[in-house]
Amino acid sequence: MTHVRWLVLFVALPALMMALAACNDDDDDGETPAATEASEPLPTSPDDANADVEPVQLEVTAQNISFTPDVIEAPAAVSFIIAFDNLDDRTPHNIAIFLDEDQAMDGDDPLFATEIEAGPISQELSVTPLPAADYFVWCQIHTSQMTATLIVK
Ligand SMILES: [Cu+2]
Repeated sequence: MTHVRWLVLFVALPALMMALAACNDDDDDGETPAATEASEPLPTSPDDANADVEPVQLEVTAQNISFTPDVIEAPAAVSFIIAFDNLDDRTPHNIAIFLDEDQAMDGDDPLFATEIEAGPISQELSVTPLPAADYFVWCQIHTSQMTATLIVK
């Protein structure tokens, strides 16, 4: 009988200790998901940072029936904004971007254009990403006098 009791002790005690150790492991495992949850907000931070990036803004002025500057440089493959100031009192202008001069002369619709409005007025033209190229710019009222080149590179 004594031998049986010792046998029970020798078998049962290690089993009990392993069970306790397993409980401790469970506790450790329980903490791991909590740590993961705490780090979950991190992936949203880069998205927020991207949302905060403001598009490039270029400034173009119309005065005395001409564009300043008449060579406008813009970055390729990203959206940008042209802040267009018509300073000519009671003179209607707009800024229109065409693929090239032929497209403009043919009467095709511009790729991008503001409304034709009399100055003084400030307008914004939002331009979606364009491939690198030279584009033709003009005012659709003063087509022979008001031209410029938009260099996207
Ligand atoms: Cu004009």
